[in-house]
Amino acid sequence: MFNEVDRYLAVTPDVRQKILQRENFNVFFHYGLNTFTGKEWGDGKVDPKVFDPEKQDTDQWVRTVKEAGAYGVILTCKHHDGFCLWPTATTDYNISATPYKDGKGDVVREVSESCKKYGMKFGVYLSPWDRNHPAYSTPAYNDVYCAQLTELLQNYGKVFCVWLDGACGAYMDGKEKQEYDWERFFALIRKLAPDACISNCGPDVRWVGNEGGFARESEWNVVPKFSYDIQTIEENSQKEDDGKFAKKGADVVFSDLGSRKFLSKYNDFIWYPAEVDVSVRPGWFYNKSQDGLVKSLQTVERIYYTSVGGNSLLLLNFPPDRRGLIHENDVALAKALGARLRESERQAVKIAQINAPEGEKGHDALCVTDCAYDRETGNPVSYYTPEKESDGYRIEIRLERKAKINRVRIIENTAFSQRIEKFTVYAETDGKFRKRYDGNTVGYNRICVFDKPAVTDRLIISIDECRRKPYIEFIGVYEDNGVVIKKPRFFRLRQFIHEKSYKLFIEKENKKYCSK
Ligand code: FUL
Repeated sequence: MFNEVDRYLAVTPDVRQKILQRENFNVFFHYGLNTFTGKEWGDGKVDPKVFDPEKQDTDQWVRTVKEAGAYGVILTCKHHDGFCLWPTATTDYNISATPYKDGKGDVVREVSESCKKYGMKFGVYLSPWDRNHPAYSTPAYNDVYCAQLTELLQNYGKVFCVWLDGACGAYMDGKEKQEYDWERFFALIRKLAPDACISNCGPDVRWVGNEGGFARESEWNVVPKFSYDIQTIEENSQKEDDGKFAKKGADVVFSDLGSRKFLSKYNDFIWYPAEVDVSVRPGWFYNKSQDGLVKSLQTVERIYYTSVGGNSLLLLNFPPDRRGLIHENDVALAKALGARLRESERQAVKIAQINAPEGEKGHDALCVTDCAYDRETGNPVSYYTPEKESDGYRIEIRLERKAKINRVRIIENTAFSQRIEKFTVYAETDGKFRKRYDGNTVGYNRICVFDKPAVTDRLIISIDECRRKPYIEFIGVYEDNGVVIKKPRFFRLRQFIHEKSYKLFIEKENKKYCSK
């Protein structure tokens, strides 16, 4: 019988999203006049002559973050100060007005070329809020913005992501906030860069709701179709450069955006994966005073396992310094992170046997040991799905050998939407199966990190609640890498308080869009 659940299941990712969900760890480069003034938000009045990196080497930037394990980079081609890192025709406030290469430089070109050289994807951040352009706050600014997008998307090769920032403090300049023509921006991006995801204030990737590196415990991809403004701009984005915003830790808007209970209040749904954007330093731009404050490997690993490992995307910021290089301390972190991630991947223990409810023809349970996918469609080469629907599904795993296990990775085949709603992982020790992990969502990637490793060769994944039946593309079991995920203690409390006060506002607003 067709019911509400089938409406959620009808919502699936497009190819752009499927590819991004697989290549789910990318890097931000915040770079521009702020790098040289030590500010986070430039006021648009700084003399471009301050931009004078003596050793700028974008190959070093890209090599560094490739070593960290990232798939692509996103450059702040223009931040809120309106300064453009490429020789644009739309304003004189650009790289040509700087001493860099005697005004002949083009940082966007350099970064995009380095990406080609090292096989990394290239993306652009173009701040909608512009504190320098005289047309800002008038309809003409939408033309300027489109012209800037056109230059960036036509002249620098393939772009994988266009990142539209919701932050705005126009009132600080005594200006009205621009009425952005979002639909026009989206249509232009689709035309010029059809493969690019439009992130944050866009239809493809949802901002997780904070800049502290926190994802929800249960991230859902099928969510109500809120207005983009409400989800990203109005209340949540940064409005003041007071240095506090990025530290606000756990201000995730709602802890639940996609359970059946939550969805039942709405009518329209979209596939909208979350992205955690966070800097390896307290600030987004380089600041010498923060050289000793680069996040520890432990902290970044916690961010990685809870974002990438929790059905979220990760966008980690590595800001180049005044020399035009990624600072040694940040390089050390990037190298250590990459080494850990590669080592952790090598710790997979072979699965020898799987017992599970009988699979559909051609989709039996052993299919889950293979994680290959098609680059054109983003779909997996193989997947498991039980033939029949039932109340629960038990997947018993026997490993090739006994090992000290601390992680199980599960991937759902999202071509069939996100289905698992509650699951438990058990490991057998001393003749008994003991619970090691439980959660709600799996989605395109769930890395279940056990609190304590288990020496075992037998595990059970029990899918306790599911929208119809599961479609599982991959299960991996890994030897202990020593990772411990400690949740900050204030997380739940802050989230609770924040939600209470926020709920009323957002529900009222949402009624305009998704009334039921
Ligand atoms: C925020 C901006 O205000 C920050 O400067 C930074 O660019 C961050 C990624 O987004 O909204």
